[in-house]
Amino acid sequence: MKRPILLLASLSLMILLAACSAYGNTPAQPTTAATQAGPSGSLDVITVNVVDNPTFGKILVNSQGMTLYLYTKDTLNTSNCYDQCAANWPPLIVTGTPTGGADIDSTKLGTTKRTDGTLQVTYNGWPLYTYISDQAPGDTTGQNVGSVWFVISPAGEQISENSTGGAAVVESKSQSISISGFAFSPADLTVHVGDTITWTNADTAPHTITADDGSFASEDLNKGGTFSFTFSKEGVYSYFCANHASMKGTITVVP
Ligand SMILES: [Cu+2]
Repeated sequence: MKRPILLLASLSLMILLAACSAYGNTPAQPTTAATQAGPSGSLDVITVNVVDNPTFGKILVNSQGMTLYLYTKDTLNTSNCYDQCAANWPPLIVTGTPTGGADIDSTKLGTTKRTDGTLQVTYNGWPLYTYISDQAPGDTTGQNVGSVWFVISPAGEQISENSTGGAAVVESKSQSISISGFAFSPADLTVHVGDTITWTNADTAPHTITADDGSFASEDLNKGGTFSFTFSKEGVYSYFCANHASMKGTITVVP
């Protein structure tokens, strides 16, 4: 797998150099040349770029303009996406130092070594991925898949759609759960230590957010009422509504 890619990359570079030479100028040897097999199988010099997406505003893309995503189950500079996950969400791999285009803060660019020894590009500590269902530049079909995959702003933060359907940059430290139809939505949510979750009751019936282990407990929330809790310790927190025992949810807090 690896060798043919390197070989093809070398060929591409040679062809590129030959083409440039034909015009009478030889470009300086790039010191940060790196290659990646894109969805079309073509090979390109890697850069992480920024494009203006009509839905989400400025987002990160790879050298081919394909949307890049972060995975909220990853931890700082460490991928937790392997096997089937990595088949669906190909990690952005480099063979050298990654380079950033305009609007990229190069101090946020880095790499993390995967278990197979390859180097995955990181931005602001987030390992970067493309999504197998994206077919063309501008596609963002991976957005919010499983409530754990998100497009990324040039600041290196996840971007989520806001409740009015517009685009908004959501700080990675706050997440929302709505209560409607006698259910928590999403019922299962994974956050990082230090994140704050805000529940909002959209039902007329009063509900509570009550942790099984007593870690947190709200009063009755009437319609429009909110309750927020900041998770300072990792763990799995099950909770329920004290008024309606069938209403259950789980918060998983990872480092
Ligand atoms: Cu309830």
